[in-house]
Amino acid sequence: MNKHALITGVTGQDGAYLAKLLLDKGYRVYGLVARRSTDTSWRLRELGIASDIEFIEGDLADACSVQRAVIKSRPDEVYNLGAQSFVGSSWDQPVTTGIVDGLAVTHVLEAIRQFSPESRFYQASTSEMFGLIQAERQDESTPFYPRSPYGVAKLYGHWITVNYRESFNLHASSGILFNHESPLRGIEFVTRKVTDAVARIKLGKQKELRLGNIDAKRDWGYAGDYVEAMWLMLQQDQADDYVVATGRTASVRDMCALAFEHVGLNYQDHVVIDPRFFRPAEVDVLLGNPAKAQRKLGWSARTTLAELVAMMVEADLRRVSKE
Ligand code: NAP
Ligand code: F7E
Repeated sequence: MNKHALITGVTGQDGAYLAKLLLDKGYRVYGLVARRSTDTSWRLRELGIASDIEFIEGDLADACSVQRAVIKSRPDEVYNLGAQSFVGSSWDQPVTTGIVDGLAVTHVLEAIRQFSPESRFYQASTSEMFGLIQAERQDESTPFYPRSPYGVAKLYGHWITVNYRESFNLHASSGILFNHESPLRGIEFVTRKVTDAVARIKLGKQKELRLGNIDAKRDWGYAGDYVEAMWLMLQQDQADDYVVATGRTASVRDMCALAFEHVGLNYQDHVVIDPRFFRPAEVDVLLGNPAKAQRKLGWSARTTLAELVAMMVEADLRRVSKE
Protein backbone atom coordinates (compact mmCIF):
# COMPACT_ATOMS: atom_id res chain seq x y z
CA MET A 1 0.00 0.00 0.00
CA ASN A 2 1.34 3.42 -0.96
CA LYS A 3 1.68 5.87 1.89
CA HIS A 4 -0.41 9.04 1.67
CA ALA A 5 1.08 12.49 2.33
CA LEU A 6 -0.77 15.79 2.60
CA ILE A 7 1.34 18.89 1.91
CA THR A 8 0.12 22.40 2.62
CA GLY A 9 2.08 24.94 0.56
CA VAL A 10 2.67 22.36 -2.17
CA THR A 11 3.04 25.10 -4.82
CA GLY A 12 5.88 26.80 -2.89
CA GLN A 13 9.60 26.17 -3.19
CA ASP A 14 9.81 23.50 -0.48
CA GLY A 15 6.41 22.02 -1.31
CA ALA A 16 7.55 21.35 -4.87
CA TYR A 17 10.83 19.66 -3.88
CA LEU A 18 9.15 17.69 -1.10
CA ALA A 19 6.35 16.51 -3.40
CA LYS A 20 8.98 15.29 -5.89
CA LEU A 21 10.89 13.48 -3.13
CA LEU A 22 7.73 11.76 -1.86
CA LEU A 23 6.46 10.84 -5.34
CA ASP A 24 9.87 9.30 -6.09
CA LYS A 25 9.48 7.24 -2.91
CA GLY A 26 6.08 5.98 -4.10
CA TYR A 27 3.82 8.15 -1.93
CA ARG A 28 0.41 9.33 -3.05
CA VAL A 29 0.74 13.10 -2.65
CA TYR A 30 -2.16 15.42 -1.87
CA GLY A 31 -1.69 19.17 -1.90
CA LEU A 32 -3.84 21.78 -0.17
CA VAL A 33 -4.04 24.77 -2.51
CA ALA A 34 -5.72 28.08 -1.87
CA ARG A 35 -7.76 29.62 -4.68
CA ARG A 36 -5.71 32.26 -6.52
CA SER A 37 -6.62 34.39 -9.56
CA THR A 38 -3.51 33.24 -11.44
CA ASP A 39 -1.84 29.86 -11.92
CA THR A 40 0.68 29.16 -9.13
CA SER A 41 1.91 25.76 -10.30
CA TRP A 42 5.04 26.88 -12.22
CA ARG A 43 7.40 25.12 -9.81
CA LEU A 44 5.51 21.83 -10.04
CA ARG A 45 5.59 22.14 -13.82
CA GLU A 46 9.35 22.84 -13.80
CA LEU A 47 9.84 19.62 -11.84
CA GLY A 48 7.43 17.77 -14.18
CA ILE A 49 5.10 16.64 -11.35
CA ALA A 50 2.06 18.94 -11.66
CA SER A 51 -0.18 16.15 -12.94
CA ASP A 52 1.00 13.66 -10.29
CA ILE A 53 -0.43 15.58 -7.34
CA GLU A 54 -4.01 15.38 -6.11
CA PHE A 55 -5.00 18.95 -5.34
CA ILE A 56 -7.56 19.74 -2.64
CA GLU A 57 -8.84 23.29 -2.60
CA GLY A 58 -8.57 25.00 0.76
CA ASP A 59 -6.96 27.72 2.80
CA LEU A 60 -5.05 27.29 6.05
CA ALA A 61 -7.09 30.13 7.55
CA ASP A 62 -10.29 28.16 6.85
CA ALA A 63 -10.49 25.39 9.45
CA CYS A 64 -13.34 23.62 7.59
CA SER A 65 -11.27 23.25 4.46
CA VAL A 66 -8.27 21.99 6.43
CA GLN A 67 -10.47 19.36 8.12
CA ARG A 68 -11.87 18.31 4.77
CA ALA A 69 -8.36 17.94 3.35
CA VAL A 70 -7.28 15.71 6.23
CA ILE A 71 -10.42 13.56 6.00
CA LYS A 72 -10.18 13.25 2.21
CA SER A 73 -6.45 12.49 1.96
CA ARG A 74 -6.28 10.00 4.88
CA PRO A 75 -2.65 10.99 5.36
CA ASP A 76 0.10 8.95 6.97
CA GLU A 77 2.12 12.15 7.00
CA VAL A 78 1.12 15.82 6.99
CA TYR A 79 3.69 18.49 6.09
CA ASN A 80 2.56 21.99 7.04
CA LEU A 81 4.61 24.19 4.71
CA GLY A 82 1.92 26.73 3.77
CA ALA A 83 2.68 30.26 4.99
CA GLN A 84 3.03 33.92 4.18
CA SER A 85 6.77 33.30 4.13
CA PHE A 86 8.26 36.65 3.11
CA VAL A 87 9.59 38.44 6.20
CA GLY A 88 9.41 41.87 4.50
CA SER A 89 5.67 41.52 3.80
CA SER A 90 4.96 40.52 7.37
CA TRP A 91 5.15 44.19 8.44
CA ASP A 92 2.63 45.09 5.71
CA GLN A 93 0.29 42.16 6.49
CA PRO A 94 0.94 41.43 10.17
CA VAL A 95 -2.51 40.04 10.98
CA THR A 96 -2.77 37.77 7.91
CA THR A 97 0.74 36.55 8.69
CA GLY A 98 -0.29 35.92 12.30
CA ILE A 99 -3.37 33.95 11.26
CA VAL A 100 -1.83 31.86 8.48
CA ASP A 101 1.64 31.27 9.96
CA GLY A 102 0.55 31.12 13.58
CA LEU A 103 -3.04 30.33 14.56
CA ALA A 104 -3.77 28.22 11.48
CA VAL A 105 -1.18 25.67 12.57
CA THR A 106 -3.76 24.78 15.21
CA HIS A 107 -6.32 24.18 12.44
CA VAL A 108 -4.06 21.46 11.04
CA LEU A 109 -3.18 19.98 14.44
CA GLU A 110 -6.85 19.94 15.52
CA ALA A 111 -7.92 18.28 12.27
CA ILE A 112 -5.29 15.59 12.90
CA ARG A 113 -6.25 15.20 16.56
CA GLN A 114 -9.94 14.80 15.76
CA PHE A 115 -9.94 12.90 12.48
CA SER A 116 -6.53 11.27 11.97
CA PRO A 117 -4.58 10.96 15.25
CA GLU A 118 -2.15 8.42 13.80
CA SER A 119 -0.93 10.88 11.14
CA ARG A 120 2.60 12.15 11.62
CA PHE A 121 2.96 15.94 11.46
CA TYR A 122 5.78 18.24 10.32
CA GLN A 123 5.75 21.95 11.14
CA ALA A 124 7.87 24.34 9.04
CA SER A 125 9.51 26.36 11.79
CA THR A 126 12.30 28.79 11.09
CA SER A 127 15.59 30.31 12.20
CA GLU A 128 13.74 33.67 12.16
CA MET A 129 12.51 32.64 15.63
CA PHE A 130 16.10 33.21 16.87
CA GLY A 131 16.04 36.76 15.46
CA LEU A 132 18.19 38.81 17.82
CA ILE A 133 20.45 35.88 18.50
CA GLN A 134 21.06 34.77 22.09
CA ALA A 135 23.98 32.44 21.24
CA GLU A 136 26.67 32.62 18.57
CA ARG A 137 25.59 29.27 17.06
CA GLN A 138 21.89 28.54 17.38
CA ASP A 139 20.64 25.08 18.28
CA GLU A 140 17.44 23.50 19.67
CA SER A 141 18.08 24.92 23.16
CA THR A 142 18.88 28.51 22.15
CA PRO A 143 16.26 30.99 23.47
CA PHE A 144 14.08 32.65 20.83
CA TYR A 145 13.85 36.41 20.16
CA PRO A 146 11.90 37.00 16.93
CA ARG A 147 12.35 40.34 15.14
CA SER A 148 9.39 40.44 12.72
CA PRO A 149 5.66 39.68 12.72
CA TYR A 150 6.66 36.62 10.66
CA GLY A 151 9.05 35.40 13.35
CA VAL A 152 6.49 36.04 16.08
CA ALA A 153 3.77 34.13 14.20
CA LYS A 154 6.10 31.21 13.52
CA LEU A 155 6.98 31.06 17.20
CA TYR A 156 3.30 30.38 17.96
CA GLY A 157 3.28 27.65 15.30
CA HIS A 158 6.37 26.09 16.83
CA TRP A 159 5.08 26.05 20.39
CA ILE A 160 1.59 24.82 19.50
CA THR A 161 3.27 21.91 17.72
CA VAL A 162 5.30 21.11 20.83
CA ASN A 163 2.17 21.55 22.94
CA TYR A 164 0.02 19.17 20.87
CA ARG A 165 2.82 16.59 20.99
CA GLU A 166 2.96 16.86 24.78
CA SER A 167 -0.80 17.24 25.38
CA PHE A 168 -2.19 14.63 22.97
CA ASN A 169 0.82 12.46 22.23
CA LEU A 170 0.69 13.33 18.54
CA HIS A 171 3.72 12.47 16.41
CA ALA A 172 4.35 16.17 15.75
CA SER A 173 7.83 17.44 14.87
CA SER A 174 9.11 20.94 14.29
CA GLY A 175 11.95 21.55 11.85
CA ILE A 176 13.79 24.78 12.68
CA LEU A 177 15.14 25.35 9.21
CA PHE A 178 17.69 28.02 8.37
CA ASN A 179 17.48 29.82 5.00
CA HIS A 180 17.37 27.45 2.06
CA GLU A 181 17.32 28.52 -1.54
CA SER A 182 17.15 27.04 -5.04
CA PRO A 183 16.31 27.91 -8.63
CA LEU A 184 12.66 27.61 -7.47
CA ARG A 185 13.04 30.33 -4.82
CA GLY A 186 10.54 33.22 -5.03
CA ILE A 187 11.95 36.31 -6.75
CA GLU A 188 11.37 38.55 -3.71
CA PHE A 189 13.96 36.72 -1.57
CA VAL A 190 17.44 38.17 -1.75
CA THR A 191 19.33 35.22 -3.28
CA ARG A 192 16.95 34.81 -6.21
CA LYS A 193 16.62 38.59 -6.62
CA VAL A 194 20.42 38.64 -7.01
CA THR A 195 20.73 35.66 -9.38
CA ASP A 196 17.87 36.91 -11.58
CA ALA A 197 19.52 40.36 -11.76
CA VAL A 198 22.93 38.84 -12.52
CA ALA A 199 21.40 36.98 -15.47
CA ARG A 200 19.63 40.12 -16.73
CA ILE A 201 22.74 42.30 -16.35
CA LYS A 202 24.92 39.70 -18.09
CA LEU A 203 22.42 39.48 -20.97
CA GLY A 204 22.16 43.28 -21.28
CA LYS A 205 18.55 43.51 -20.03
CA GLN A 206 19.23 45.36 -16.76
CA LYS A 207 21.94 47.71 -15.52
CA GLU A 208 21.78 47.87 -11.73
CA LEU A 209 20.57 45.86 -8.76
CA ARG A 210 19.01 47.73 -5.83
CA LEU A 211 19.42 46.04 -2.43
CA GLY A 212 19.02 46.86 1.27
CA ASN A 213 21.28 45.67 4.09
CA ILE A 214 23.97 43.64 2.33
CA ASP A 215 25.91 43.15 5.59
CA ALA A 216 23.21 40.81 6.95
CA LYS A 217 24.54 37.26 7.32
CA ARG A 218 22.65 34.04 6.77
CA ASP A 219 23.29 30.30 7.01
CA TRP A 220 22.23 29.41 3.47
CA GLY A 221 21.62 25.87 2.21
CA TYR A 222 19.96 24.16 -0.75
CA ALA A 223 16.22 23.44 -0.50
CA GLY A 224 16.65 20.08 -2.25
CA ASP A 225 18.82 18.91 0.67
CA TYR A 226 16.49 20.36 3.32
CA VAL A 227 13.30 18.55 2.28
CA GLU A 228 15.10 15.25 2.97
CA ALA A 229 15.51 16.35 6.60
CA MET A 230 11.74 17.00 6.81
CA TRP A 231 10.99 13.47 5.61
CA LEU A 232 13.59 11.91 7.92
CA MET A 233 11.99 13.62 10.94
CA LEU A 234 8.72 11.83 10.25
CA GLN A 235 10.44 8.43 9.90
CA GLN A 236 11.73 8.52 13.52
CA ASP A 237 10.02 6.53 16.28
CA GLN A 238 9.78 9.66 18.44
CA ALA A 239 8.72 13.11 17.27
CA ASP A 240 11.15 15.88 18.16
CA ASP A 241 12.50 19.31 17.16
CA TYR A 242 15.55 19.72 14.96
CA VAL A 243 17.73 22.58 13.73
CA VAL A 244 18.50 22.13 10.03
CA ALA A 245 21.39 24.26 8.79
CA THR A 246 24.78 24.11 7.09
CA GLY A 247 26.78 25.39 10.09
CA ARG A 248 28.33 28.15 7.94
CA THR A 249 27.32 31.77 7.51
CA ALA A 250 27.94 34.37 4.78
CA SER A 251 26.81 37.93 4.14
CA VAL A 252 24.47 39.08 1.39
CA ARG A 253 27.57 40.93 0.09
CA ASP A 254 29.53 37.62 -0.10
CA MET A 255 26.60 35.96 -1.88
CA CYS A 256 26.43 38.83 -4.40
CA ALA A 257 30.16 38.63 -5.05
CA LEU A 258 29.87 34.90 -5.81
CA ALA A 259 26.91 35.39 -8.15
CA PHE A 260 28.47 38.22 -10.16
CA GLU A 261 31.86 36.45 -10.29
CA HIS A 262 30.14 33.40 -11.78
CA VAL A 263 29.48 35.41 -14.95
CA GLY A 264 32.76 37.36 -14.85
CA LEU A 265 31.33 40.59 -13.35
CA ASN A 266 32.09 42.62 -10.20
CA TYR A 267 29.07 43.24 -7.93
CA GLN A 268 30.48 46.65 -6.92
CA ASP A 269 29.90 47.91 -10.48
CA HIS A 270 26.17 47.11 -10.33
CA VAL A 271 24.78 46.98 -6.77
CA VAL A 272 23.10 50.16 -5.49
CA ILE A 273 22.05 50.43 -1.83
CA ASP A 274 18.41 51.50 -1.59
CA PRO A 275 16.88 52.39 1.81
CA ARG A 276 13.50 51.05 0.58
CA PHE A 277 14.79 47.52 1.14
CA PHE A 278 15.89 48.01 4.75
CA ARG A 279 13.60 46.42 7.34
CA PRO A 280 12.06 48.03 10.43
CA ALA A 281 13.99 45.51 12.56
CA GLU A 282 16.75 43.35 11.12
CA VAL A 283 18.10 39.90 11.87
CA ASP A 284 21.81 40.70 11.53
CA VAL A 285 23.30 37.23 11.62
CA LEU A 286 22.19 33.60 11.76
CA LEU A 287 24.41 30.55 12.14
CA GLY A 288 22.89 27.16 12.89
CA ASN A 289 24.33 24.18 14.70
CA PRO A 290 22.91 21.09 12.96
CA ALA A 291 24.68 18.56 15.24
CA LYS A 292 21.43 16.97 16.47
CA ALA A 293 20.08 16.45 12.93
CA GLN A 294 23.43 14.94 11.96
CA ARG A 295 23.49 12.63 14.98
CA LYS A 296 19.85 11.52 15.10
CA LEU A 297 18.69 11.77 11.49
CA GLY A 298 22.00 11.11 9.77
CA TRP A 299 21.37 14.30 7.80
CA SER A 300 23.85 16.92 6.71
CA ALA A 301 23.83 19.63 4.06
CA ARG A 302 25.55 18.47 0.88
CA THR A 303 25.54 21.64 -1.23
CA THR A 304 27.98 24.52 -0.66
CA LEU A 305 26.96 28.15 -1.08
CA ALA A 306 29.19 28.44 -4.16
CA GLU A 307 27.48 25.39 -5.76
CA LEU A 308 24.04 26.73 -4.84
CA VAL A 309 24.73 30.18 -6.29
CA ALA A 310 26.14 28.66 -9.49
CA MET A 311 23.02 26.47 -9.86
CA MET A 312 20.72 29.47 -9.39
CA VAL A 313 22.62 31.79 -11.74
CA GLU A 314 22.68 29.10 -14.45
CA ALA A 315 18.92 28.52 -14.11
CA ASP A 316 18.23 32.27 -14.36
CA LEU A 317 20.50 32.64 -17.38
CA ARG A 318 18.44 29.91 -19.10
CA ARG A 319 15.14 31.52 -18.11
CA VAL A 320 16.10 35.07 -19.07
CA SER A 321 17.57 34.04 -22.42
CA LYS A 322 14.28 32.29 -23.32
CA GLU A 323 12.15 35.41 -22.57
P1 NAP B 1 6.98 29.74 -0.32
O1 NAP B 1 7.74 29.39 -1.55
O2 NAP B 1 6.63 31.14 -0.06
O3 NAP B 1 5.65 28.84 -0.31
C1 NAP B 1 4.59 29.10 0.58
C2 NAP B 1 3.42 28.24 0.19
O4 NAP B 1 2.34 28.51 1.12
C3 NAP B 1 2.84 28.50 -1.21
O5 NAP B 1 2.47 27.27 -1.78
C4 NAP B 1 1.59 29.32 -0.91
O6 NAP B 1 0.59 29.18 -1.89
C5 NAP B 1 1.14 28.67 0.39
N1 NAP B 1 0.19 29.48 1.14
C6 NAP B 1 0.31 30.80 1.47
N2 NAP B 1 -0.78 31.21 2.16
C7 NAP B 1 -1.60 30.12 2.26
C8 NAP B 1 -2.87 29.93 2.83
N3 NAP B 1 -3.52 30.91 3.47
N4 NAP B 1 -3.45 28.70 2.73
C9 NAP B 1 -2.82 27.71 2.09
N5 NAP B 1 -1.59 27.83 1.52
C10 NAP B 1 -0.99 29.04 1.60
O7 NAP B 1 7.79 29.22 0.98
P2 NAP B 1 8.94 28.12 1.09
O8 NAP B 1 10.26 28.78 0.96
O9 NAP B 1 8.61 26.94 0.26
O10 NAP B 1 8.82 27.72 2.64
C11 NAP B 1 7.98 26.65 3.05
C12 NAP B 1 7.68 26.81 4.52
O11 NAP B 1 8.90 26.78 5.27
C13 NAP B 1 7.01 28.11 4.91
O12 NAP B 1 6.15 27.83 5.99
C14 NAP B 1 8.15 28.99 5.37
O13 NAP B 1 7.67 29.96 6.26
C15 NAP B 1 9.04 27.97 6.04
N6 NAP B 1 10.47 28.23 6.05
C16 NAP B 1 11.11 28.55 4.90
C17 NAP B 1 12.48 28.72 4.92
C18 NAP B 1 13.26 29.04 3.67
O14 NAP B 1 14.40 29.49 3.78
N7 NAP B 1 12.72 28.76 2.49
C19 NAP B 1 13.19 28.59 6.13
C20 NAP B 1 12.48 28.24 7.27
C21 NAP B 1 11.13 28.05 7.23
P3 NAP B 1 0.44 30.26 -3.11
O15 NAP B 1 1.57 29.97 -4.02
O16 NAP B 1 -0.88 29.93 -3.67
O17 NAP B 1 0.50 31.61 -2.46
O1 F7E C 1 16.46 38.21 3.31
C1 F7E C 1 18.65 41.17 3.37
C2 F7E C 1 17.44 41.14 4.31
O2 F7E C 1 14.21 38.00 2.27
C3 F7E C 1 17.74 37.79 3.70
C4 F7E C 1 12.46 33.26 4.37
O3 F7E C 1 12.50 32.06 3.65
O4 F7E C 1 14.51 32.76 5.49
C5 F7E C 1 13.86 33.72 4.69
O5 F7E C 1 13.81 34.97 5.36
C6 F7E C 1 18.55 39.00 4.17
C7 F7E C 1 17.81 39.93 5.15
O6 F7E C 1 15.18 36.08 3.63
C8 F7E C 1 17.55 42.76 0.32
O7 F7E C 1 17.35 42.36 5.03
C9 F7E C 1 19.23 42.95 1.70
O8 F7E C 1 18.68 40.30 6.17
O9 F7E C 1 16.09 36.55 1.42
P1 F7E C 1 15.43 37.22 2.57
P2 F7E C 1 14.92 36.11 5.21
O10 F7E C 1 14.31 37.38 5.64
O11 F7E C 1 16.18 35.68 5.88
C10 F7E C 1 13.88 32.48 6.74
C11 F7E C 1 14.68 31.39 7.44
C12 F7E C 1 12.44 32.20 6.62
O12 F7E C 1 11.87 31.45 7.41
C13 F7E C 1 11.68 33.04 5.66
O13 F7E C 1 10.44 32.40 5.32
O14 F7E C 1 18.85 39.80 3.05
N1 F7E C 1 18.42 41.94 2.15
N2 F7E C 1 18.70 43.46 0.58
C14 F7E C 1 17.39 41.80 1.32
N3 F7E C 1 16.36 40.94 1.35
C15 F7E C 1 15.45 41.02 0.33
N4 F7E C 1 14.42 40.16 0.31
N5 F7E C 1 15.56 41.97 -0.66
C16 F7E C 1 16.59 42.87 -0.72
O15 F7E C 1 16.69 43.70 -1.63
